[in-house]
Amino acid sequence: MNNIVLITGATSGFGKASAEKFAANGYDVIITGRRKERLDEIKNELSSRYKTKILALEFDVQDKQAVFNAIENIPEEWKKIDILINNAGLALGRDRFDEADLSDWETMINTNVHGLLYVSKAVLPYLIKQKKGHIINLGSTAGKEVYEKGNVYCASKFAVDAISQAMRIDLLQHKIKVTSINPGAAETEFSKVRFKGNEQQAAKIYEGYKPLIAKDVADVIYYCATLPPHVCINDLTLTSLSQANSFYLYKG
Ligand code: NDP
Ligand code: 8X3
Repeated sequence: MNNIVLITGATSGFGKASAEKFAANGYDVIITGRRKERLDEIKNELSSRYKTKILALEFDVQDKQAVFNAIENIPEEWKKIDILINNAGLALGRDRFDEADLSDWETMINTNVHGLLYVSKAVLPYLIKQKKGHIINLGSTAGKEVYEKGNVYCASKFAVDAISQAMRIDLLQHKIKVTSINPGAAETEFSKVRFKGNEQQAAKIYEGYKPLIAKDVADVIYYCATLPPHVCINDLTLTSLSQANSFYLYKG
């Protein structure tokens, strides 16, 4: 086996682009997500294009039992995971606090926070056993500054920020690196999901400037993951040239 990376949410956006980046550079890749056909397609595409192995695991990160079953049952040779990329996540709705939907809030917290915790807990014993490893968590500029109508999505990403800091402290003794990557606006399926399939509303988010694309984020993740063993990027925020932070976006 080559070095192994497990990527959650690899059926789209940053996760899919990262799967390609790591496969192209000789890693064996565990891709995960809920959409089975996409996982199958990506597995076939990457394993035919690159000389590397791909293992596809279908599970919902919100489902604690499914997460632990899937990770405990991976073939023995795949358990020597070197890098975990906690990327699966979503925003649902962009509404004022008083108008937002409670079930949207629950799904964001269950996915972005609980899901990340379940996957981390399930994978950690494999990293600890090897006395090395790297956990890369996808935060966001939304986890650095709260913006209007961002309420619980921002809260979930602030939680990711705190969890990354906590992991970094508690996992030092196991020689596990923890990196939090905080992208600004990037054109993926993120806004289509956020606006529940409303393509026009989604497209508007990226109008009038050049946003990040998935490959930009994958390249940064790969850079962080391939530094010398004694070097760890703890926290990295990246935006397009048009964006300063969560609320300053220059269109012109
Ligand atoms: P995409 O919507 O393109 O991809 C999201 C991925 O997450 C998909 O592969 C999806 O897979 C997976 N996913 C979502 N919910 C679940 C679930 N319950 N169980 C398992 N997998 C799930 O979005 P991005 O690539 O843009 O987003 C990736 C991460 O980056 C997210 O955490 C997001 O919050 C964060 N982010 C995004 C930014 C942006 O502007 N795009 C900026 C900053 C951070 P499937 O549907 O097959 O399950
Ligand atoms: C996604 C970036 O600005 O839509 O995390 O919250 S933003």
